[in-house]
Amino acid sequence: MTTSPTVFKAPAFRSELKPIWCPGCGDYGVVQALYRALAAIGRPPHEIAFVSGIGCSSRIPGYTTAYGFNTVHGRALPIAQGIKLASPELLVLVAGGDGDGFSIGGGHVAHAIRRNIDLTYIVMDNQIYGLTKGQLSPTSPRGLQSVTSPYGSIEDPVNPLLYVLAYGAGFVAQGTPADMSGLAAVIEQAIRYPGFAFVNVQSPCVTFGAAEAQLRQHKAEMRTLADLGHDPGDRLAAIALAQEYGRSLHTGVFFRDPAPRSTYDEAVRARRAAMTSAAPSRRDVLDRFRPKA
Ligand SMILES: Cc1ncc(C[n+]2csc(CCOP(=O)(O)OP(=O)(O)O)c2C)c(N)n1
Ligand code: SF4
Repeated sequence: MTTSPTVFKAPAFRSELKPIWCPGCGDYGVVQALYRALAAIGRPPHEIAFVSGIGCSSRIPGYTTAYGFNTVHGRALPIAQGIKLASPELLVLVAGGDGDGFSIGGGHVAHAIRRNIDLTYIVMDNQIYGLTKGQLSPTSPRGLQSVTSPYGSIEDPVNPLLYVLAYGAGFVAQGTPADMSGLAAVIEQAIRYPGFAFVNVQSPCVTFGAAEAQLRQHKAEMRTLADLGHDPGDRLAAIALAQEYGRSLHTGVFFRDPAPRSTYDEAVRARRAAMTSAAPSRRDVLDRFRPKA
């Protein structure tokens, strides 16, 4: 008798934990899009490791049936890289906020990209610190009034898209829960990309975020890169479009490397195999330490 393979539909990835995000938080849409993307990928939940830092957005692994690790603020990427190296057969997802990824954890992003570890990094970019109640974040726009900038921010924001493109990320996309199908599609493509893949999600904070950064505005303002005729294989065109971050809301794939470079996890496996096959025998090693007659 032949058995058909188990099909994992979107609900199979939803855990029994009820999200405690504020009603209307953009992160609800992100987790829904993620369920859809994972269903399209078809890997069972026990083959997925989902790592996050600390923040409202970093709760997301708990709302999935994948193995989850809600780690330390800003340290999701190093931990995820260790998991991928130890268990390369796992599908490794990483998620968190713009504060987690581009303030305290900012230094790790560059190194994960230059190593090109095969994992997908999803940043829920709400331009504010949500969990700690509304302080300025690295992507807050200049002029934003917050509890830490009552007269308006006097700093320019980090541009996450430009940042990861500049360091050589092979896959870079942006989405918004205002377009769930588009968001699920870019997350799915990011997971399928063989190497470090980055998805910036404009995910509104309804409680502390700016009035002009909410789903209604996203719906009205978003332009898909496909409609603009953008070629995702063109890195320089992607960089030019990424410079619009904060002024225009472009969604879709900015860059997908047409010739993906080899990954660090592959290189580690190859090195390990080479060293194991060239390893001296136990007797040879012991002989080296035997006193010479
Ligand atoms: C080492 C350390 N520093 C500071 C904090 C306090 N803290 C927790 S979450 C957070 C920032 C949250 O903002 P973000 O990462 O953008 O996620 P959001 O809550 O907006 O989803 C901060 C500063 C902490 N938990 N650990
Ligand atoms: S504080 Fe903001 S980011 Fe956090 S759950 Fe509420 S709406 Fe979402």
